[in-house]
Amino acid sequence: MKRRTFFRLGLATGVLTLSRNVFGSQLFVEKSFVGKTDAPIVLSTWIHGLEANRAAWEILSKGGKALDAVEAGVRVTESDLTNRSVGVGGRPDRDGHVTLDACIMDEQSRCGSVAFLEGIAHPISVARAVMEKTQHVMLVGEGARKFAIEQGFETAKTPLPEVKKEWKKWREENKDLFVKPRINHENHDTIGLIAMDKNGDLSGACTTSGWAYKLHGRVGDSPIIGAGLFVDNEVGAATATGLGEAIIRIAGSHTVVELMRHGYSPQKACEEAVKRILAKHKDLTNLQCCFLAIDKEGNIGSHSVYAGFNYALKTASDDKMVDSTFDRNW
Ligand code: SD4
Repeated sequence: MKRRTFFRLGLATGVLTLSRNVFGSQLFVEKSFVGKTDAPIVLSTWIHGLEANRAAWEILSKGGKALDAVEAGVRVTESDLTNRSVGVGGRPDRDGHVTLDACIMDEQSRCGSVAFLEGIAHPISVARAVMEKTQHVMLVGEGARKFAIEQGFETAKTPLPEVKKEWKKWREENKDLFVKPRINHENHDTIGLIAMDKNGDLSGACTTSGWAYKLHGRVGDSPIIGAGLFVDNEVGAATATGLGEAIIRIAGSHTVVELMRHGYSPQKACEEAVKRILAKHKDLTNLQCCFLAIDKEGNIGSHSVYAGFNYALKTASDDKMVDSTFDRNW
């Protein structure tokens, strides 16, 4: 695919466009990055971020902590049974199991994570419990589930009946994909949410059911601290969405934060992380990866490999979707 110059065009801030969201209603979308914003600030990936941000804002606007806000925010998305990429409404893996990944990180660099977790309604809260109640960072699979149940977390039956029906149809139609599940750009919608509270402290949360019809046992970037999410309260925070394997390969979110430490703006840091992904892959077919970042001063940036990524922004004066800049068109 020929390299295009879209991302350069997208760098002009403040260009308002009218776009149609997935629910058919119209939203004003601001093109590109937003620049400096006053705290509190909430940012999150994709259209479902609007609702998640509002829940986070409830806490932040009353002077609450970023950590509480990010958990509350993504719990909204995890509760949405119509969401096919996050929480119990998520699509299963190749073998019909919905396996959930989530992580959380706060301003003290404390972090917690769960991966390959089945049948629990709020993986993000389990991740927080791992962070706060154990000496570990990450619990996976049956052990994570046992811990969640011991801690009294709500269970859930997965997949949902309509999701199971869809999966069965997929299985019938995709016998050849039993060995290598196909990943495309329509079957993802992880939520990564980062926030700065009134005190200027940063936290982040990321939760997903991962790539639809992935191999059983596959874990993506979303529960991996440094890949799907990274927070360093001295510098900034970043989160990622897209093809987890590619994001892990460059320790994506950590890379973005580390670049900011070395003087990159959030926007430039996200662009550089995308550049690194491009450099490491010969075949870019369907390789969508997106980064979203904020620095300690409240500057915001985002960039993706392909067009189509957007994020939700909530501040005292804004509640909107913003189109990310990108490197190339599909
Ligand atoms: C994963 N990064 O499991 C996730 C998927 C995703 O938007 O972000 N989709 O690889």
